[in-house]
Amino acid sequence: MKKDYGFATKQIHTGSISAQDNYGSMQVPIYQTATYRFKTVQEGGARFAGEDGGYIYTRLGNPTQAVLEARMADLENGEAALALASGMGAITTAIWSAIDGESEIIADETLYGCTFAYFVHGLSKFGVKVHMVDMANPENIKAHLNKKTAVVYLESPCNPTLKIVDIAEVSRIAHEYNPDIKVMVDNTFATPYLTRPLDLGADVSLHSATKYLNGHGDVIGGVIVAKKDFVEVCRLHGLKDLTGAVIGPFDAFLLLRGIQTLDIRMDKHSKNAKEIAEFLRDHPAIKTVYYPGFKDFPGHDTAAKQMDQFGGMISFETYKGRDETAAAINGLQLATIAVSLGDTQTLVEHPASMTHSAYTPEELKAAGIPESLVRISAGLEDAKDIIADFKQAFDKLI
Ligand code: 7XF
Repeated sequence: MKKDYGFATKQIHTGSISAQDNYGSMQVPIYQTATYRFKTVQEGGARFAGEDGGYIYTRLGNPTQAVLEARMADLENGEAALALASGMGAITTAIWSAIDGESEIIADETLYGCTFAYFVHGLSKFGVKVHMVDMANPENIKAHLNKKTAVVYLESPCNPTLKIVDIAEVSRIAHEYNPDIKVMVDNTFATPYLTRPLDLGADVSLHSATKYLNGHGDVIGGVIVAKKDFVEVCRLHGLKDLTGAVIGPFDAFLLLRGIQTLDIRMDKHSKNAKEIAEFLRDHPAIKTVYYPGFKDFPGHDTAAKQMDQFGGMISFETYKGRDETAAAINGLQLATIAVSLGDTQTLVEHPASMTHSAYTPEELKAAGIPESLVRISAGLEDAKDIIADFKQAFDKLI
């Protein structure tokens, strides 16, 4: 694939194996197989020894998965990628591949709830120290950088508050201290269409492919994009020996299908989110809207710098308490109460009791996540219909 192709061309073509092979099939075939035939014992031995690049077993590689990996690496301007069974599979595989028992991690304190649980409740059982800081000010990582620091970890925009972290600045500070530190960015909310963390100096870009990359709410998947040598450690140690979080060939195929329309979907998610956010800001029952596209949103300038658009996610607080707000949400007729994001349908959830229920009330407070926060994933419906739905539901709180 020529490197000077634009994003839209790459999202459709990179890695495609259809033209020459597979009867000219225009879409990537689903190689639904667990294992691969070796012609001889010697050939099998050579593959296990890494002397012959052929396929061995689908946990170690699969042709459908390989196309997805080539495409994701290209879209993120990375050397290589590894596709996995889930976003958590990608995150845990990348982290286990980067640390040992002595390692320390510095993580932003506002994270998807299960990532937070992995860091705070999971890794602590193995003696791995995780320092949680607010990376809205990148300088805050300095207090914890030391010889044992192996990973600096962040999301931007953060789940669920849309806090923006300056990826270039965090990467600069971490690498100035020690170039071997792996700066890992969960790029799920932005996608490579809006932000390319590796171009900004990060080492690893992580995805829950379940969300915008797939875009249709019917797959759980994850991706790691990084330099070739780290991706190989993730594949041949992290995935193979530690997590086993292999993606199935059919899910890899569905992700390839979804990614072909990533740009036009993100354009509309972003446009709809902007219109919904503007409506919510002017609604008398709504106290605060968290949306990086607003000029007065903390981090807006950084968002404008590192994002090509502001994405499809919005959070908000009403003037009322949790129960009354919940009653208004229950009255939505078009938007659906569901976790996850990036689907065609507009989804609404309550982080404190759902996606971020792993946080204690004190931890929510420290992470700047209000207990009454409501999160919206703007879908691809007509914005006027989504807005009318929020209007009828939230007018009841006036
Ligand atoms: O393992 P998954 O594919 O569900 O991905 C985990 C994950 C990783 N990073 C970010 C930024 C995520 O948002 C997620 C999953 N978040 C969903 C949500 O916030 O609605 C999960 C529903 S409980």
